[in-house]
Order: sequence, then C-alpha cells, then structure tokens
Amino acid sequence: MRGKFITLEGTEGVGKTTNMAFIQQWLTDQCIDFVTTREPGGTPLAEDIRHLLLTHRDEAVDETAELLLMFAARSQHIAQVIEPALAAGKWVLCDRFTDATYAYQGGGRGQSTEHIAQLEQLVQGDLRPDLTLLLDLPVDVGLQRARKRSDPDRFEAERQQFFTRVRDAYLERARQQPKRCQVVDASLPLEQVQGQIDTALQQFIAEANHD
Ligand code: T5A
Repeated sequence: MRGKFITLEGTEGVGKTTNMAFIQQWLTDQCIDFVTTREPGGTPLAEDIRHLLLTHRDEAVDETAELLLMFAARSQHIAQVIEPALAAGKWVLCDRFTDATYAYQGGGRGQSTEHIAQLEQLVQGDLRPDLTLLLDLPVDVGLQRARKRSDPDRFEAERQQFFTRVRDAYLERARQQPKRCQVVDASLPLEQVQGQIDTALQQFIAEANHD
C-alpha cells in the first residue's frame, strides 16, 4: 500500500524543526516506516539549490527566478526521494512543501497564484500532501525565536509585513482546505503544541484506517 505524505508548515521560527523530532518519535511508536526530508532540499542537487536560494547576494533576486528554483528543487526531490518512498509504502514527513510556495512566493512576494498552480501541476501531477500541520504563531514572536537561534538567511531578513502576508496566505490555504490542513496554535508552551499535533495525527490515522 502507498505511504502517506505529511508536511509541516509555518512562518519563521514557529517550531517546525522542534516538532519534527516529536512527530518522528510518534511515527516510530506506531511502528510506521517513514523517511524525513525537507524543502527546499532533500537531495544533493536540491540542497545545492537551497543554498543558492538562502544565501544573501549583492544582486536583486528576480522573483520568477526564485519561484522556478523552488520548483526545480521540488521536481528533483519528488523524483529522487518522495515518490520512491511513497511507492514503497513508506510515509514521508517533509519540513515544508508547496504550501510554502503559495505562502512565500504567492503571499509574500505577490507572485500569481495561477502561475504557482500551473507549476504545481507540471512538477507534481496528482501528488499532494495527505496531511499538513500548519504551525501558526504571531509573526513577531516567531521572528524573535528564529533570530535568537541564528543569523537571518535571505528570507529571514525580510520585513515583518512580508511575513504577515505569508502568514495570511497560509491561513487562507488552511481555510480553503480544512480537511488536509490542520492549524496548530504554536504560541502555546511546547507540551501543548505537541498535544495538538498528537490529536491531529491520531485523527488522521483513524480516518486513514477507516478508508
Ligand atoms: N521557502 C521554502 C520558500 O520561500 N518557498 C518554498 O516553497 C519553500 C519550501 C527555508 C526558507 O525557505 C523559504 C521559507 C524559509 O524562509 P526553513 O529552513 O524550513 O526554510 O525555514 P525556517 O522557518 O527558517 O526554519 P527554522 O528552522 O528557522 O524555524 P522552525 O524550524 O520553524 O523553528 P525551530 O523549531 O528551530 O524553533 C525556533 C526556536 O523556537 C523555540 C525552539 O526551541 C527554537 O529555539 N521554540 C519554542 N519556544 C517556546 N515555545 C514553543 N512552543 C516553541 N517551539 C519552538
């Protein structure tokens, strides 16, 4: 049986990395065979593209070039990692996927949603996440958390209004696709955040077993 595809999303510093470890342990406890990966990245070529995307540069980065690089990395990642794992019956747990493109390049940069949808169809065909956990947090709290941890990369150096548009775009996608996108209140203490993730995963498994 084909594996399930779970993605973790949110604005900067919402706690994706922190909660990936929790979900990995959760899946291990359920004896589910899974692979963990991330975007942009996940293969040597896609990790090189990630580096290109996150590095500060002297030249302005053209927004369409940024969008195409995201999908170039994604195409390689799907071909090399995601599809083979799902086809082998493994679950895939991915730190960010195409919702991030709708949020950052669409909401943040103002790129056309129609163009993103066309690229999504070209690169992914029918592949969509089965479950997306959207960690939601006021932008200023997330940026404070992220900046405490490391120097800002090219995205983290954006202004607060950019991330407000990113957050709004994520929440709009969750409103449009409420069954797939579970919004988690990431402003709460970690134990309570993980309690919500636990509930969402249990519900997902119960529904998957019912199908
Ligand atoms: N991008 C990506 C696009 O523009 N388009 C795309 O299509 C894709 C796929 C890199 C960048 O690429 C962009 C978006 C990104 O800017 P990334 O590395 O996944 O993507 O992004 P980051 O958001 O930079 O990831 P971070 O590692 O910075 O943030 P996390 O993982 O969300 O946060 P985390 O877990 O490191 O937590 C931050 C701090 O908060 C604490 C943690 O201990 C840590 O110190 N924390 C909490 N503190 C209090 N209460 C809680 N509940 C806490 N949870 C965590």
